[in-house]
Amino acid sequence: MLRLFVALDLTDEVRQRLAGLAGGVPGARWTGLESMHLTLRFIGEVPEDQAMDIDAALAEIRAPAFTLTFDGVGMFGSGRRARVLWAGVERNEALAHLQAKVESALVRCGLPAEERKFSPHITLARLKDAPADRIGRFLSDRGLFRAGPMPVDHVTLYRSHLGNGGAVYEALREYPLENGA
Ligand code: 3AM
Repeated sequence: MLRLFVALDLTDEVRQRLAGLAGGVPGARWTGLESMHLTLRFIGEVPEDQAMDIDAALAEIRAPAFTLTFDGVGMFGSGRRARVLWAGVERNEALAHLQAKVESALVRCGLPAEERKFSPHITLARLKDAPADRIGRFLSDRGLFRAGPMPVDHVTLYRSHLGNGGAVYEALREYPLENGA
């Protein structure tokens, strides 16, 4: 079985900027530079033959390249159940269009449809018992964060290797987006 997800890579410049947001929250496990990405669709564990179908389906996607602008920070969960600190992206039709194409390609491969609304973000940290006041300060201090525009010219299929030190992500294949020129 392979544990897979589809994501957008970030440029080194954007990774550095996002990494610069880290700090100041006890109980936060910050995402390493090498692990930063924007998930389009978590797939989960699939057998190898289905992984090959998924690869073929992703390779058939035709969608235009675009740029992404990063905007602000937020969190998933609240109070004692605060789970994730993230950086957001500006509303982006091309991103929504691409995500919808990825979703329909995966459903055609036999995966169950994603029930949850797509909420594009980059995970900055996972939280465990982080004090609410420090989370609040993080969110207000970093609220004006902006980065980009960053060009997006491919989609990546990642494999996630779960281990004691957290997941390690391996890029399996890149699928180019189409240039308008
Ligand atoms: O890109 P982020 O960090 O938001 O949390 C996991 C990570 O998201 C998420 O998929 C991305 C790559 O691992 N993920 C892991 N297990 C998941 C699940 N069961 C999941 N998303 C949805 N359902």
